[in-house]
Amino acid sequence: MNAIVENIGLCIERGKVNKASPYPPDLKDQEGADEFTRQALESSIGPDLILQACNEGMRRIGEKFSRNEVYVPELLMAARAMNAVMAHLKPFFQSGSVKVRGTLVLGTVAGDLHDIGKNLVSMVVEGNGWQVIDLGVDVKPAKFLVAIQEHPGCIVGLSALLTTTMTTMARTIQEIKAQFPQTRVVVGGAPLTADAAVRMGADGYASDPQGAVQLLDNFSTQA
Ligand code: B1M
Repeated sequence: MNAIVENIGLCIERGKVNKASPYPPDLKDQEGADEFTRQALESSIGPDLILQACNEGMRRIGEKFSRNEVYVPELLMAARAMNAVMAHLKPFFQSGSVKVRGTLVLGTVAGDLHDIGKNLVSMVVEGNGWQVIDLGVDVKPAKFLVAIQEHPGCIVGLSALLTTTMTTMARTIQEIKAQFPQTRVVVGGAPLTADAAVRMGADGYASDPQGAVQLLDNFSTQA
Protein backbone atom coordinates (compact mmCIF):
# COMPACT_ATOMS: atom_id res chain seq x y z
CA MET A 1 0.00 0.00 0.00
CA ASN A 2 1.10 3.56 -0.72
CA ALA A 3 2.95 5.22 2.21
CA ILE A 4 0.52 8.16 2.47
CA VAL A 5 -2.43 5.78 2.58
CA GLU A 6 -0.72 3.66 5.22
CA ASN A 7 -0.15 6.80 7.28
CA ILE A 8 -3.87 7.59 7.12
CA GLY A 9 -4.69 4.15 8.53
CA LEU A 10 -2.07 4.64 11.24
CA CYS A 11 -3.50 8.06 12.17
CA ILE A 12 -6.95 6.51 12.56
CA GLU A 13 -5.55 3.72 14.71
CA ARG A 14 -3.58 6.17 16.88
CA GLY A 15 -6.26 8.88 16.91
CA LYS A 16 -3.97 11.49 15.38
CA VAL A 17 -6.36 14.10 13.97
CA ASN A 18 -4.00 16.75 12.59
CA LYS A 19 -0.64 18.39 13.12
CA ALA A 20 -2.02 20.81 15.73
CA SER A 21 -3.41 17.96 17.84
CA PRO A 22 -1.19 17.15 20.86
CA TYR A 23 -2.60 13.60 20.97
CA PRO A 24 -1.05 11.06 21.02
CA PRO A 25 1.96 12.61 22.78
CA ASP A 26 4.53 10.58 20.82
CA LEU A 27 3.16 11.98 17.53
CA LYS A 28 3.06 15.63 18.71
CA ASP A 29 3.88 18.12 15.93
CA GLN A 30 3.61 15.41 13.30
CA GLU A 31 1.09 15.41 10.49
CA GLY A 32 -2.21 13.69 11.08
CA ALA A 33 -5.22 12.24 9.27
CA ASP A 34 -6.20 15.69 8.00
CA GLU A 35 -2.88 16.50 6.33
CA PHE A 36 -2.27 12.97 4.98
CA THR A 37 -5.74 12.84 3.43
CA ARG A 38 -5.15 16.18 1.70
CA GLN A 39 -1.81 14.87 0.41
CA ALA A 40 -3.40 11.63 -0.78
CA LEU A 41 -6.10 13.44 -2.73
CA GLU A 42 -3.51 15.82 -4.21
CA SER A 43 -1.59 12.72 -5.36
CA SER A 44 -4.77 11.48 -7.09
CA ILE A 45 -5.29 8.63 -4.64
CA GLY A 46 -8.97 7.74 -4.83
CA PRO A 47 -11.43 8.09 -1.92
CA ASP A 48 -12.11 4.34 -1.95
CA LEU A 49 -8.49 3.49 -1.17
CA ILE A 50 -8.42 6.12 1.57
CA LEU A 51 -11.59 4.69 3.12
CA GLN A 52 -10.14 1.19 2.95
CA ALA A 53 -7.14 2.40 4.97
CA CYS A 54 -9.46 4.08 7.50
CA ASN A 55 -11.48 0.90 7.96
CA GLU A 56 -8.27 -1.04 8.45
CA GLY A 57 -7.17 1.50 11.12
CA MET A 58 -10.57 1.21 12.82
CA ARG A 59 -10.33 -2.57 12.71
CA ARG A 60 -6.92 -2.46 14.42
CA ILE A 61 -8.02 -0.04 17.18
CA GLY A 62 -11.19 -2.12 17.65
CA GLU A 63 -9.08 -5.24 18.16
CA LYS A 64 -6.86 -3.43 20.68
CA PHE A 65 -10.03 -2.39 22.51
CA SER A 66 -11.20 -6.01 22.59
CA ARG A 67 -7.84 -6.99 24.11
CA ASN A 68 -8.15 -4.17 26.71
CA GLU A 69 -5.03 -2.51 25.34
CA VAL A 70 -6.94 0.74 24.78
CA TYR A 71 -10.15 2.21 26.23
CA VAL A 72 -13.09 4.39 25.15
CA PRO A 73 -11.07 7.67 25.00
CA GLU A 74 -8.76 6.10 22.39
CA LEU A 75 -11.80 4.99 20.35
CA LEU A 76 -13.11 8.54 20.53
CA MET A 77 -9.84 9.93 19.21
CA ALA A 78 -9.93 7.37 16.40
CA ALA A 79 -13.45 8.56 15.56
CA ARG A 80 -12.25 12.18 15.52
CA ALA A 81 -9.42 11.29 13.16
CA MET A 82 -11.88 9.45 10.93
CA ASN A 83 -14.17 12.49 10.88
CA ALA A 84 -11.22 14.62 9.75
CA VAL A 85 -10.77 12.25 6.79
CA MET A 86 -14.47 12.22 6.00
CA ALA A 87 -14.60 16.01 5.84
CA HIS A 88 -12.22 15.77 2.87
CA LEU A 89 -14.07 12.89 1.22
CA LYS A 90 -17.59 14.30 1.50
CA PRO A 91 -17.45 16.33 -1.73
CA PHE A 92 -16.41 13.22 -3.70
CA PHE A 93 -19.41 11.24 -2.54
CA GLN A 94 -21.90 14.06 -2.87
CA SER A 95 -20.75 15.67 -6.12
CA GLY A 96 -23.23 16.23 -8.91
CA SER A 97 -26.12 14.61 -7.12
CA VAL A 98 -29.59 15.44 -8.28
CA LYS A 99 -31.89 14.07 -5.63
CA VAL A 100 -34.64 12.43 -7.60
CA ARG A 101 -34.56 8.73 -6.86
CA GLY A 102 -36.37 8.78 -3.54
CA THR A 103 -35.94 9.45 0.15
CA LEU A 104 -34.02 7.44 2.72
CA VAL A 105 -34.83 8.11 6.37
CA LEU A 106 -31.66 7.00 8.11
CA GLY A 107 -30.56 6.61 11.70
CA THR A 108 -28.54 4.64 14.23
CA VAL A 109 -31.00 2.81 16.44
CA ALA A 110 -31.79 3.63 20.09
CA GLY A 111 -29.02 2.89 22.55
CA ASP A 112 -26.30 3.09 19.92
CA LEU A 113 -24.02 6.10 19.49
CA HIS A 114 -21.86 4.85 16.62
CA ASP A 115 -22.33 7.05 13.58
CA ILE A 116 -19.27 6.84 11.36
CA GLY A 117 -20.62 3.98 9.24
CA LYS A 118 -24.08 5.57 9.09
CA ASN A 119 -22.55 8.86 7.99
CA LEU A 120 -20.69 7.07 5.21
CA VAL A 121 -23.91 5.41 4.08
CA SER A 122 -25.57 8.82 4.11
CA MET A 123 -22.86 10.41 1.94
CA VAL A 124 -22.74 7.60 -0.60
CA VAL A 125 -26.53 7.27 -0.86
CA GLU A 126 -26.85 11.04 -1.33
CA GLY A 127 -24.12 10.97 -3.91
CA ASN A 128 -26.17 8.42 -5.82
CA GLY A 129 -29.17 10.69 -6.17
CA TRP A 130 -31.21 9.97 -3.05
CA GLN A 131 -32.46 12.50 -0.55
CA VAL A 132 -31.30 11.47 2.93
CA ILE A 133 -33.12 12.49 6.08
CA ASP A 134 -30.51 11.73 8.73
CA LEU A 135 -32.07 11.37 12.18
CA GLY A 136 -28.70 10.92 13.87
CA VAL A 137 -27.82 8.44 16.59
CA ASP A 138 -29.75 6.85 19.46
CA VAL A 139 -32.96 7.17 17.45
CA LYS A 140 -36.05 5.86 19.23
CA PRO A 141 -38.67 3.99 17.16
CA ALA A 142 -41.17 6.85 17.64
CA LYS A 143 -38.83 9.28 15.87
CA PHE A 144 -38.64 6.98 12.84
CA LEU A 145 -42.44 6.79 12.80
CA VAL A 146 -42.76 10.60 12.75
CA ALA A 147 -40.20 10.85 9.92
CA ILE A 148 -42.04 8.20 7.86
CA GLN A 149 -45.25 10.17 8.26
CA GLU A 150 -43.46 13.33 7.12
CA HIS A 151 -41.89 11.62 4.08
CA PRO A 152 -44.51 9.40 2.49
CA GLY A 153 -43.03 6.68 0.31
CA CYS A 154 -39.62 6.86 1.98
CA ILE A 155 -37.39 3.86 2.65
CA VAL A 156 -35.96 3.52 6.16
CA GLY A 157 -32.30 2.67 6.83
CA LEU A 158 -31.24 1.43 10.26
CA SER A 159 -27.67 1.14 11.47
CA ALA A 160 -26.39 -0.71 14.56
CA LEU A 161 -22.85 -1.44 15.75
CA LEU A 162 -23.52 -3.21 19.03
CA THR A 163 -24.82 -6.73 19.42
CA THR A 164 -27.08 -5.34 22.18
CA THR A 165 -28.69 -2.78 19.87
CA MET A 166 -29.57 -5.44 17.30
CA THR A 167 -32.51 -6.12 19.64
CA THR A 168 -33.50 -2.46 19.47
CA MET A 169 -33.24 -2.69 15.71
CA ALA A 170 -35.65 -5.63 15.62
CA ARG A 171 -38.10 -3.73 17.82
CA THR A 172 -37.82 -0.65 15.62
CA ILE A 173 -38.65 -2.73 12.54
CA GLN A 174 -41.65 -4.27 14.32
CA GLU A 175 -43.00 -0.84 15.24
CA ILE A 176 -42.49 0.50 11.74
CA LYS A 177 -44.15 -2.50 10.11
CA ALA A 178 -47.08 -2.35 12.56
CA GLN A 179 -47.91 1.23 11.57
CA PHE A 180 -46.56 1.38 8.02
CA PRO A 181 -46.58 -2.17 6.60
CA GLN A 182 -45.66 -0.93 3.09
CA THR A 183 -42.53 0.90 4.24
CA ARG A 184 -39.35 -0.85 3.23
CA VAL A 185 -36.64 -1.15 5.87
CA VAL A 186 -32.99 -1.81 5.08
CA VAL A 187 -30.43 -2.55 7.76
CA GLY A 188 -26.66 -2.60 8.12
CA GLY A 189 -23.81 -2.42 10.60
CA ALA A 190 -20.90 -4.58 11.67
CA PRO A 191 -22.70 -7.14 13.88
CA LEU A 192 -25.45 -7.85 11.33
CA THR A 193 -25.75 -10.63 8.80
CA ALA A 194 -28.22 -11.23 6.02
CA ASP A 195 -29.80 -14.01 8.13
CA ALA A 196 -30.19 -11.76 11.16
CA ALA A 197 -31.80 -9.12 8.94
CA VAL A 198 -34.35 -11.64 7.65
CA ARG A 199 -35.12 -12.80 11.20
CA MET A 200 -35.76 -9.19 12.22
CA GLY A 201 -38.21 -8.70 9.39
CA ALA A 202 -36.04 -6.26 7.41
CA ASP A 203 -36.59 -6.01 3.66
CA GLY A 204 -32.89 -5.84 2.92
CA TYR A 205 -29.40 -6.03 4.37
CA ALA A 206 -26.29 -4.29 3.08
CA SER A 207 -22.80 -4.80 4.39
CA ASP A 208 -21.53 -1.52 2.97
CA PRO A 209 -22.80 1.80 1.58
CA GLN A 210 -22.62 0.69 -2.05
CA GLY A 211 -24.74 -2.35 -1.18
CA ALA A 212 -27.26 0.00 0.42
CA VAL A 213 -27.44 2.02 -2.81
CA GLN A 214 -28.06 -1.15 -4.80
CA LEU A 215 -30.90 -2.18 -2.50
CA LEU A 216 -32.49 1.25 -2.69
CA ASP A 217 -32.21 1.38 -6.45
CA ASN A 218 -33.79 -2.09 -6.73
CA PHE A 219 -36.67 -1.07 -4.48
CA SER A 220 -37.25 2.15 -6.41
CA THR A 221 -37.44 0.32 -9.74
CA GLN A 222 -39.90 -2.21 -8.25
CA ALA A 223 -42.15 0.60 -6.91
CO1 B1M B 1 -17.50 1.27 19.98
N1 B1M B 1 -17.66 -0.67 19.86
N2 B1M B 1 -18.34 1.25 21.75
N3 B1M B 1 -17.15 3.16 19.99
N4 B1M B 1 -16.45 0.99 18.44
C1 B1M B 1 -17.28 -1.30 18.60
C2 B1M B 1 -18.48 -1.39 17.66
C3 B1M B 1 -16.76 -2.71 19.09
C4 B1M B 1 -16.88 -3.81 18.03
C5 B1M B 1 -15.31 -2.57 19.60
C6 B1M B 1 -14.75 -3.89 20.11
O1 B1M B 1 -15.11 -4.38 21.14
N5 B1M B 1 -13.85 -4.49 19.37
C7 B1M B 1 -17.67 -2.94 20.36
C8 B1M B 1 -19.00 -3.65 20.09
C9 B1M B 1 -19.00 -5.08 20.57
C10 B1M B 1 -20.30 -5.71 20.29
O2 B1M B 1 -21.34 -5.26 20.66
N6 B1M B 1 -20.20 -6.84 19.61
C11 B1M B 1 -17.87 -1.52 20.85
C12 B1M B 1 -18.24 -1.18 22.17
C13 B1M B 1 -18.33 -2.33 23.16
C14 B1M B 1 -18.51 0.14 22.58
C15 B1M B 1 -18.96 0.63 23.96
C16 B1M B 1 -20.00 -0.23 24.67
C17 B1M B 1 -17.68 0.80 24.81
C18 B1M B 1 -17.91 1.20 26.24
O3 B1M B 1 -18.47 2.23 26.54
N7 B1M B 1 -17.46 0.36 27.14
C19 B1M B 1 -19.51 2.05 23.63
C20 B1M B 1 -21.00 2.00 23.26
C21 B1M B 1 -21.61 3.38 23.16
C22 B1M B 1 -23.02 3.31 22.57
O4 B1M B 1 -23.15 3.23 21.37
N8 B1M B 1 -24.02 3.30 23.42
C23 B1M B 1 -18.71 2.38 22.42
C24 B1M B 1 -18.38 3.68 22.06
C25 B1M B 1 -17.63 4.03 20.96
C26 B1M B 1 -17.20 5.46 20.67
C27 B1M B 1 -18.30 6.48 20.96
C28 B1M B 1 -16.00 5.77 21.56
C29 B1M B 1 -16.72 5.35 19.17
C30 B1M B 1 -17.82 5.75 18.14
C31 B1M B 1 -17.72 7.20 17.70
C32 B1M B 1 -18.68 7.47 16.57
O5 B1M B 1 -19.18 6.62 15.89
N9 B1M B 1 -18.91 8.76 16.41
C33 B1M B 1 -16.51 3.85 19.01
C34 B1M B 1 -15.78 3.27 17.94
C35 B1M B 1 -15.02 4.23 17.03
C36 B1M B 1 -15.76 1.88 17.70
C37 B1M B 1 -14.98 1.08 16.61
C38 B1M B 1 -13.51 1.06 17.02
C39 B1M B 1 -15.07 1.59 15.20
C40 B1M B 1 -16.50 1.74 14.66
C41 B1M B 1 -16.42 2.43 13.31
O6 B1M B 1 -16.64 3.61 13.19
N10 B1M B 1 -16.00 1.65 12.29
C42 B1M B 1 -15.67 -0.34 16.70
C43 B1M B 1 -14.74 -1.50 16.38
C44 B1M B 1 -14.77 -1.80 14.89
O7 B1M B 1 -15.77 -1.65 14.22
N11 B1M B 1 -13.69 -2.28 14.38
C45 B1M B 1 -16.38 -0.28 17.99
C46 B1M B 1 -15.75 2.20 10.93
C47 B1M B 1 -17.08 2.28 10.15
C48 B1M B 1 -16.81 2.85 8.76
O8 B1M B 1 -17.56 0.96 10.01
O9 B1M B 1 -19.58 1.41 11.48
O10 B1M B 1 -19.07 -0.95 10.66
P1 B1M B 1 -19.04 0.52 10.43
O11 B1M B 1 -19.92 0.85 9.13
C49 B1M B 1 -19.72 0.16 7.91
C50 B1M B 1 -20.65 -1.05 7.74
O12 B1M B 1 -20.99 -1.68 8.95
C51 B1M B 1 -21.79 -0.53 6.94
O13 B1M B 1 -21.22 0.50 6.14
C52 B1M B 1 -20.14 1.14 6.85
C53 B1M B 1 -19.04 1.47 5.87
O14 B1M B 1 -18.51 0.32 5.28
N12 B1M B 1 -22.96 0.03 7.59
C54 B1M B 1 -24.16 0.02 6.94
C55 B1M B 1 -23.13 0.65 8.78
N13 B1M B 1 -24.38 1.04 8.91
C56 B1M B 1 -25.06 0.67 7.81
C57 B1M B 1 -26.39 0.84 7.43
C58 B1M B 1 -26.80 0.34 6.18
C59 B1M B 1 -25.89 -0.32 5.35
C60 B1M B 1 -24.57 -0.49 5.70
O15 B1M B 1 -28.05 0.44 5.71
C61 B1M B 1 -28.99 1.22 6.40
